[in-house]
Amino acid sequence: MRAVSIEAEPTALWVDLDRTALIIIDMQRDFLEPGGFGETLGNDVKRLLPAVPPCRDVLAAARAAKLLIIHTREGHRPDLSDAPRAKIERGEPAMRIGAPGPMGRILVRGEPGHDIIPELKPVDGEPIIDKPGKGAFHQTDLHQILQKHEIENLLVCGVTTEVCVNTTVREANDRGFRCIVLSDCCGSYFPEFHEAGLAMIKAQGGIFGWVSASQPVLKVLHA
Ligand code: C5J
Repeated sequence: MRAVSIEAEPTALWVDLDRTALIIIDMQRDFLEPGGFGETLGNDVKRLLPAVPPCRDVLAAARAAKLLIIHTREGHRPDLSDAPRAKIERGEPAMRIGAPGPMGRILVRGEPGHDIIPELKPVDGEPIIDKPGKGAFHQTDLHQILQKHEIENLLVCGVTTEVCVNTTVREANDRGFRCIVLSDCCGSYFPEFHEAGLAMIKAQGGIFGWVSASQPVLKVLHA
């Protein structure tokens, strides 16, 4: 048992680090680099970059503190059999999921764009969850992995705040996990959605979870 108190909103909370995992959502080239899925949707991918250095620091500290570390990637099978038509048929036809782009086929597993950015590359032993949807629990074995490791608390980083981070936090909250979302380790193409996404999580006494900056978390991980 390694009980620590984390400064967070709407309240500080005690967690046992032995039952806490770090989950890094979709820090993939497809979302953070030009030419990928994020840009094909008309977004300015540079907006996500400020999340990278704090995420890298938390990842290093979590590794040193021997936390379970989980990475997720959004993407589809090459035959797109796991991609609903309703998801594929959005956006400009030449730039849809499965179309060829500068980083390979857009949002398809095994293509360069699907990779996690080099700064946050997973190391051996860190599970990677390949997810076809926005939520990391939907059609994946994430829940089983967390249960096997007796995890109760999740430190959540990644992109985008209001889409895959928020969806995953809501799924996790309904499954009984305490989620602490690290505000500066998340990012959105829309600054106002980033703020709203965090506000929705911590409102009403923490209806979906807690929000903390990375510094208080680094403090307890380093201790
Ligand atoms: C999006 C994600 N924004 N990882 N995916 O489509 O948030």
